[in-house]
Amino acid sequence: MLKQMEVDGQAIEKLKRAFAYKLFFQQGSLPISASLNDYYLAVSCTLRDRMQALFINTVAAMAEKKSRIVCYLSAEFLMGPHLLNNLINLGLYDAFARATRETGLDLQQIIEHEEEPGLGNGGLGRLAACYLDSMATLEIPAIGYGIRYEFGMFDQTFEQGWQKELSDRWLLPGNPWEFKKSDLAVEVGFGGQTATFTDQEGRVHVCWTPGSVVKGIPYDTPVPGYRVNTVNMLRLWSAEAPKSFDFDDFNVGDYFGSVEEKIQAENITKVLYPNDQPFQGKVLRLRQQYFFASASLQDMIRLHRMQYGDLDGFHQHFAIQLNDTHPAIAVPELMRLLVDVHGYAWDQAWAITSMTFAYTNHTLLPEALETWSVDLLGQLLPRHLEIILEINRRFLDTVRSQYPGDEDLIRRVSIIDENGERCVRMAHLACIGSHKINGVAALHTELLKQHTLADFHRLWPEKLVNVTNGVTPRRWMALSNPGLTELIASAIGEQWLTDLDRLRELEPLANGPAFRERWRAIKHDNKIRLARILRERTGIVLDPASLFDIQVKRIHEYKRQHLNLLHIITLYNRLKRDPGLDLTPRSFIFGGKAAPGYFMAKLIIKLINSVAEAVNNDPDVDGRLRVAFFPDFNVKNAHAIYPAADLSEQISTAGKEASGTGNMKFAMNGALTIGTLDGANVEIRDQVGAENFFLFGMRVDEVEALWAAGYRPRSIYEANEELRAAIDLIADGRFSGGDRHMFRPLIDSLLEHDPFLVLADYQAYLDCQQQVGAMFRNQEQWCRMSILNVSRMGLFSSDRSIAEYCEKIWQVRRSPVALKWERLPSQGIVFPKRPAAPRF
Ligand code: 26Q
Repeated sequence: MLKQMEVDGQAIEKLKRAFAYKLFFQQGSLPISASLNDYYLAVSCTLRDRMQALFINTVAAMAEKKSRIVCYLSAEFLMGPHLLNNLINLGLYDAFARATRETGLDLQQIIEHEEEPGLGNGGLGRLAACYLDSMATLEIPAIGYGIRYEFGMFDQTFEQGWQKELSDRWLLPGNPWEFKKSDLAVEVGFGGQTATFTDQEGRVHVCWTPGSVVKGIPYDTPVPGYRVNTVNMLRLWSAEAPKSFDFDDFNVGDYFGSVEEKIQAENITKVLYPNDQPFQGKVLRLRQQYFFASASLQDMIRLHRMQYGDLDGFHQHFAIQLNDTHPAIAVPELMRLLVDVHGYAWDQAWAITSMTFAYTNHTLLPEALETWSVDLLGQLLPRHLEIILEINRRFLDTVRSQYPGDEDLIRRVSIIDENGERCVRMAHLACIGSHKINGVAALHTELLKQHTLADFHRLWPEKLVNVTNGVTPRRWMALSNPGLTELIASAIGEQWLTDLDRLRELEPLANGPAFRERWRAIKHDNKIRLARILRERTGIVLDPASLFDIQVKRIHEYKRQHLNLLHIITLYNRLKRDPGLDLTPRSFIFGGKAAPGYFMAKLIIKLINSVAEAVNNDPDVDGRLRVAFFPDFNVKNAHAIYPAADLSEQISTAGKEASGTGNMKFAMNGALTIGTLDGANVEIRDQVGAENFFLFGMRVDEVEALWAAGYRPRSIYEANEELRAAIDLIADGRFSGGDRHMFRPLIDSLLEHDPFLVLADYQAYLDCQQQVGAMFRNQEQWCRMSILNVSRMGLFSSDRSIAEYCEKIWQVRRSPVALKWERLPSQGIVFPKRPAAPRF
C-alpha cells in the first residue's frame, strides 16, 4: 500500500468511536439494525469530518490571499465515487481499513456501495473532475462552479439488446459529501423587459426588470489534493422558487399558476441533458446555462466586494475558465453586472471582462457548435441580447477598420449568424470575450487555427494556444489499479504519482524477465476481475488468457464502433469458412451510452448485442471469439475496465475527435493502442514511439483529399470481398432473426454516404488488427511494449495540463495552505461579533 498518514492506536480508537457516533446520532441506527447504506454514510461522514479542518483552512487562505483564484465554470463535473478517492488523497486508507475491520465492517464492501454522482456526459465532464484533482494537488486556489442536477446521466440497461434508459436518482441514498449553504443563496432573473433612463449627469442607464426570479442555492463538495493541505471546493447550484408559495396568486384564485411557477423554477436543475455533440437549442438548456453562470459570477462579485470594496481589480483576483461554450453567457452577464448594476463605463467593464475569461474549445464537429436563436435568447434574456449586439457592433467596427471592405470576413466572424434564422454563435462570443482560447490536443489546436477559428486566429495570432488534455494518475492508476501501482512503487518509489515523468525510470525494467512476469500477472488478475464482473452482469464468460480488445466511450458514428464490429464480423466469417483457422483468441468488450434521441447510435448498440449473441453461441467459434457489451459504462465501472485491457480502440475518423482521454487512461494501465492519427493519439504515439503503437487509417489531409475528389463508399464495398461479406451478413438478417429491415438504416448510411469513412479505412484496420493478433502471441514482446507505454505516459498527467494552464493562461502559482485553524473545537473557538474575513 502507498505510504499512509501515521496513525497510532489511539487514533484508530477515535475513528471507531466516530463511526459508532455517526451511526447512532446521524443515521439513527444501531449496529444490529444498520443497513450497508447507513454504514457507508457513517464512514463517509467520519472521513468528511477529517477533511474539514483542511477545507476550512484552504478556503480561509483563499479569502485572505491577494493572488488569483481559478474559477472553472463547467455545466458538467463527472466526479466519480468520492470515498476511496478521498481516502487515498488524504493518506487515510490504512487507518480506515483497520478501524472498520476492528469494528467488524468490510471497507471494500462499503466503498463498492457508493453510487457515483453522474453529473456529466463523458469526456468534457470527466476532464473537469481530473482538473479539480490536479489543481488541488498542485495547491492552486480554485473553485469549480457548476450545476447540481437532481437527475444525472441515465443508467443504461438493455431490453432485447436495445438500450433502455433508467432515471438516475443519485441523491436518494443521501449525499454525505456536500454542504448546503442556504445563506449564500443568490437570485437569478429571466425574461421581462429593459428600459433606458438618463441620470442627472446625462448618463444613459439600462434597467432590466425580469419577468421571473429563481433562487440559486450553493452546495459545496470538498476536493482534497493528493497529500497536501489544500482542499478546494466544488460549488454546485441548485434552483429553488424564491417563495415556497405565491400567496397573492393563491388568494386571487390562481392556485395552479403559482404552483406552476414554482415547478418551472425547480425544473432548471432537475436533469442533465444526456446528449453531447449534435447541438439542440432547447430553452431549458439555455436557462440552465444562464442560471449557473449568473449565480457563479454573483458569488465571485460578492467575495470581491467584501474584500476590496470595488470591482476594479476583478480580473486580477479571478481567472475564469469556460469549459466549452456552455457557460459563455457569463461574458455578457459580467458586462451587465459591471455596467448596469455596479455603474462601470462600458470600456472599463470590457477591459475587466476580457481579461478575466479564457475559453476551452472541445469540438471540431460543426454540428456540435452552440448557436441560439436570437428571438429565443431575446425573450429569455432581453438585456443580454442587447449587450451581445453591442459587443458585436464594437468588435465588427474594429475588424472593419483593420480589413476595410472585407464584408465576407465580417459575415464570417460576426457573433450573429445571418444565414437563415438569426442565431447567436456562442463560440464567437466566447472567443471575443476571452484573452485566451485553447484547443485540447496539438492536432485539434492546429485544426482550429486552420479551419474552425481561422479568422480569429488571423485577427489575434497570440490568443489561440494548445493545452493537451491529461488525466489524474491518482484515480486512473492508484485507485483503479492498485496491483500495478504497488509494483511500480516497489520498483521506483511513489513520487511518480505527483511527477508522472518519473515513470521513465521503469524503462530499463522492460528488459527484466522477472519484472515482466510480475507485470503480466497483474494484468492477468485485472482481466480475471473484469471477466467476473461481466459474467455477473451479462452472463457472458470470457477467457482471461484471450486478448482483451476494448472500446469504451460514448456511442457515436464518428467514433466508429461499427468499424470495430465489421472487424469482428469479418473474423467470424473467416472462422465459419475455415473452422480450423489458427486465430489469436480475443474478447471484444464494448461500453458506452447513446444519447436517447440518437437513432443510429442506438442501432449500433443493438447490432453489437446481436453480434455478441450470434458469435458467443456459435459452436464453430468454439470460444475463440467473444463479444460483450458492458452495461452502464460510467466512472465506477471504468475503474475495473481500463486496468484489464490489452488493446485500446481509438479508431475515430481523423480530424473528428478533439482529444480523447480514455486513450490516455488505457495506455497508463498498460494497454497498447490501435488508433488513427486523431486527437491526442498523435501525441501518445509520439511519446511511446511508433514501434509501440498500432497505427492505421487515413490522415486528416487524406480525408480532406478524398472528400474533395469525391467519395463513393459503394465502390469500396463492391471491390472488397470480405467487406461485402460482412455487410451482407448484417443486411441479410443474420443478426436480426431474419429481419432485413432492422439494420437497413445503418447499411444504407454506410453504402450511400459513409460520412465517417468507415469503408475507406476498413482494409487498413483489418491489416493492422492482423498485426495485433500476431504480436499478442509473443507475450514477452507484448509485455515489453506494455511497460514502455506506461513508462512514457508522463505527458498525459492532468498535473502537466494544469501546470500549462497556470503558465500560459491563468498566471497563477502554487500557493500552499498553512494550517492556522488546526482542530477548532479542541482549541475552543471565540466567535467574533462579525466575520472578519469574506465568507465563502
Ligand atoms: C450542448 C448543448 C446542449 C446540450 C448538450 C450540450 C453538450 C454537452 C456535452 C455538448 C457537448 C458535450 C460534451 C462534449 C465532450 O465531451 N467533448 C469531448 O471533450 C473531451 C475533453 O476535452 C475530448 O477529449 C473529446 O475528444 C471531446 O469529444
